[in-house]
Amino acid sequence: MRNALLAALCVALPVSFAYAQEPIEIVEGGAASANAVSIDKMAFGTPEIKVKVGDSVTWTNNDEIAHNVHFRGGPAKGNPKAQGKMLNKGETYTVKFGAAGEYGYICTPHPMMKGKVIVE
Ligand SMILES: [Cu+2]
Repeated sequence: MRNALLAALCVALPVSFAYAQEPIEIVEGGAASANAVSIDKMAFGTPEIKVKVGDSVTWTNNDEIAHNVHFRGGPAKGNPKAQGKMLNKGETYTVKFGAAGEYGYICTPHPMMKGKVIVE
């Protein structure tokens, strides 16, 4: 009886981890989100954007220079997906937010470029 209980616990534990929501999920190949941030002239066009938990934000690089989105504050701090890929002109990057908080970000090669996503 006791062994059966222990076995049940061992099975239940990984399942409960699977339900934990990731703070950020990269959305590959999907439709652009309604929450749009344009990157142009070495700046994030909407430096502060407010969304709800479960919403996505799409960044579009409209600059001649490559940029990315690199989260360094809030729930995404230290997340393995925090540093986004470099975007050439015309490329987009969509992130879905699974936890409330203030997600501060920069562009890795241009740290003076700053933005924030507020997830409520
Ligand atoms: Cu940049």
